[in-house]
Amino acid sequence: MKVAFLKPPVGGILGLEMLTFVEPLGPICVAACLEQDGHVCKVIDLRIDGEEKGIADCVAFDPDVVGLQCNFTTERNRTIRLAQRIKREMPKALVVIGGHDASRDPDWFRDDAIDFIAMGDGEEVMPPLVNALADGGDIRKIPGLEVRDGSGWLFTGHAPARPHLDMYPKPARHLIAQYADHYYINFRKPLALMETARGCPFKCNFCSVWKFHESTFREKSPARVVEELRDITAPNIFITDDIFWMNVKRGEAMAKEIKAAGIKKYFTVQTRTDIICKFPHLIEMWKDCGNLAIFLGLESVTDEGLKAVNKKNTADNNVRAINILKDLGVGFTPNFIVDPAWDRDDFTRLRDWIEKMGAYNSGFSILTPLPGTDLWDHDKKRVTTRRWEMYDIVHAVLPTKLPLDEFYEEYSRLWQHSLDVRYRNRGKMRTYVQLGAAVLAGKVSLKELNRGLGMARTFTKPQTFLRAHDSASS
Ligand code: B12
Ligand code: SF4
Repeated sequence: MKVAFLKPPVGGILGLEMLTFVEPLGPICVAACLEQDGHVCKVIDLRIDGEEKGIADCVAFDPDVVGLQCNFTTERNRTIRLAQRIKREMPKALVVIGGHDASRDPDWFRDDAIDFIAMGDGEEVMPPLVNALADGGDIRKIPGLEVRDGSGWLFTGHAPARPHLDMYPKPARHLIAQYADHYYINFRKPLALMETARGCPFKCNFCSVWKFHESTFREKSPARVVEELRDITAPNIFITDDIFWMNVKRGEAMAKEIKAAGIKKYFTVQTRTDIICKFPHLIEMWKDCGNLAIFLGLESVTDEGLKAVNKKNTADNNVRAINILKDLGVGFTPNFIVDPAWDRDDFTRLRDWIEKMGAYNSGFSILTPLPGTDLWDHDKKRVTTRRWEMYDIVHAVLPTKLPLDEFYEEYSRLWQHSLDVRYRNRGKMRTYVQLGAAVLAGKVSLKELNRGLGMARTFTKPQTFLRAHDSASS
């Protein structure tokens, strides 16, 4: 069978998806399994091709099945709109929707334009589905799906147990080779996305990762990681693992094998501060694999704040981890959660902490009950909007304690403060000289530089965020 995977066009309120722009890794993982079973796949990234060209290419490919990925709640409406267009222009094609958000809230996706909703790992659900469509098998016997059943929908049962990740084929990167130069993270380009493990054993209340993976944590072997790295030409790699180095022994083994293979990349990883505090030698080992930058979900600067989101970490670990990274000269991007229930003192406390720690790259998420999280179960009756585009974690969808304009005044001040602390610590001139040098060296284009600086300026204005509330209420 011919299967096309389409990545919906850009459509968020602030264009956040253009800040870090990454490969459709999920679809190419699923496509690799389908190719193994003899199906022919095509991946079309409408964010790059544009909707008209992408749809025209898809029509020309004439797929039997079209797969859509909806990972983000913000992508819901545009993914459904795309499915409706596919149905209009390719009425014979069956539309399957999968991905993180679709898996955590499948009932929302019961739309006339959708034929199947796939839950969980696509590798487990999509190949049996497409094989059954090809052979005339009974689709209702394939677990992990919602399928149409007369005028309603039928759930086919819990998706199969999740096997070791080495058992899956390597992602079908050849299907997105034409787009490879387009992907980037901040100012680093080209960028490849890579997964070395899936899942998380923790249970933070704002996060659906552990729910999606049913509290499993599964890994690829170091040998497999090296094998995949050899296929990647991009010098920059974003590792999608939610908690990198969760398994310390494997973290060490991967670093040793990558080094022994002579591979050097600029790795961006995400991890927890308790891991950094306990095992700082891992940072040193990974620095030797090229360059390293770390995303840290610090969430809060107080133990009470961490407890409120069930982070199972301490404020002291957050301080110690940052000091370790500073001592080791490793770049880091801390992220904090801003609670809509905050008053001015809470904002001041966070600003003071950032100043004291010199944590200039800090980013700020607004506590958001995303469907499929514990927080959603707890707070869904309190949300002020179900306009899903606003669930981008920079808009308040819960009632704010401060009047909304004052809340955003404080919120945008945090972004301004982060910039100010950068300039104080790194020097404004030095920052601009470094960026200028990167442009001259061809590492960053002027367009990308302008986009990044423009976004930084935008975030320092309350109106940026307030605007969406105005249009939601009008
Ligand atoms: C990489 C990543 C990013 C990157 C890239 C984002 C992008 N544009 O793609 C960056 C850092 C930029 C980012 C930003 C954000 N992210 Co993010 N991100 C991730 C992360 C860590 C990994 C995703 C990934 O590639 N995984 C690896 C691949 C293999 O898995 P996968 O895509 O899920 O695919 C599998 C299945 O879903 C399924 N599948 C996927 N597609 C399809 C299609 C079909 C047809 C089928 C059958 C199956 C299927 O099969 C695949 C293989 O098993 C996830 C957490 C996670 N572990 O999933 C969060 C996650 C997706 N992000 C999240 C959020 C909230 C955000 C932000 C809104 C936060 C913010 N304000 O900064 C922004 C929004 C950006 C945007 N709209 O583009 C949430 C989404 C929750 C939600 N309901 O919205 C997640 C789940 C994290 C979390 N803690 O809750 N993110
Ligand atoms: S926020 Fe991080 S530590 Fe918490 S459950 Fe999600 S992935 Fe795990």
